[in-house]
Amino acid sequence: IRDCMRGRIYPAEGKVQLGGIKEFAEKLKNIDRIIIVACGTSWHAGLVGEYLIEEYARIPVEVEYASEFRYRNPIITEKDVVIAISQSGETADTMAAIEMAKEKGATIFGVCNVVGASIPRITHAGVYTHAGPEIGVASTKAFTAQVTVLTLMAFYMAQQKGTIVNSKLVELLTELDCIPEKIHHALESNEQIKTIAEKFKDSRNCLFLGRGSGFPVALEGALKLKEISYIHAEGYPAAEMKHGPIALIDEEMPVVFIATKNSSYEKVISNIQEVKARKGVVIAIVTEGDTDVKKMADYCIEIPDASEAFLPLLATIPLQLLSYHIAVLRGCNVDQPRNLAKSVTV
Ligand code: F1P
Repeated sequence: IRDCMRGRIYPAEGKVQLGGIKEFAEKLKNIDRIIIVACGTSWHAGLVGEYLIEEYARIPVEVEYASEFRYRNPIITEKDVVIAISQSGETADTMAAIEMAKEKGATIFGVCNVVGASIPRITHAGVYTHAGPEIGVASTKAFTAQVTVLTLMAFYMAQQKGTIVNSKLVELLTELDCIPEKIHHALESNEQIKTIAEKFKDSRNCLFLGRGSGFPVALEGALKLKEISYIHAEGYPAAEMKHGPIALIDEEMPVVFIATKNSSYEKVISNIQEVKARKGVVIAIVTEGDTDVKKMADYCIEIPDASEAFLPLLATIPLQLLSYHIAVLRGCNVDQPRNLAKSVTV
């Protein structure tokens, strides 16, 4: 996170500057729509980006799986800005989606980790995430870095559009500066998470539920568990549970809730009650000092309090650790999961 922010933000003045993107400042003031294209974990980061850009910059955002987008005939105009997110910068589907959007005249921004990779070379401007090399196949620190960059992009666009007052921007940037310490603190739950992992290492299924920006976190938690432990897992918006997944809940079904104290807290509590009423086992990610969820959930993992904008950065950490410990306990190779490639170039 620190590397993403270095040299790019000036909290004291309430200014955000982002690589080559600042050359498009005028365009950003007048755009009608942003399309985010990505695959896998990067797509989940894109969903967080949608939440933040719409919340702060009030620009409509569509988030598309590049692997699907490239094969249909989407409406793209020269007024559109497309943001391509990719850790490797080599994902073939994301490359193809960019080429198509570029042909139709859109402006393309990239959010990539690997400096000089193919994707940054075909974008008009972009930001490197500087997360360092991802040794394992499954993206972890790249996700955190992508979300950090997208957070800064959302703030930058809000500044250009005039949808955020300077004092609020300074407040948010100052808080973002404290997130690395808070993540450090969140990592202190490692031993507790390992104990929880022991209880669930033989699970066959797992559901992850969240609301607002907690929804992409739930998707990412489910993907990490699938990718490295081969346990079937699904992420859903918690409010969608009653439209289908509720049928799956019984005493064999662990349900991981993102239940931190934010605008959807009360609603998440009622979703937890629905699961408990059906004898589901609840593991909840809660804000430090929470008492209400603790009365209902079977297991609670605390993360430090933070504004809703920064919730994905913090709440993803315990989910990554949970998947990691479950995978290790099941004897899986967490760095080289079967059937997965680091860069999907075909
Ligand atoms: C996209 C992605 C990763 C996933 C795996 C396969 O890669 O789906 O999120 O963990 O490595 O590829 P990228 O475009 O972000 O490099």
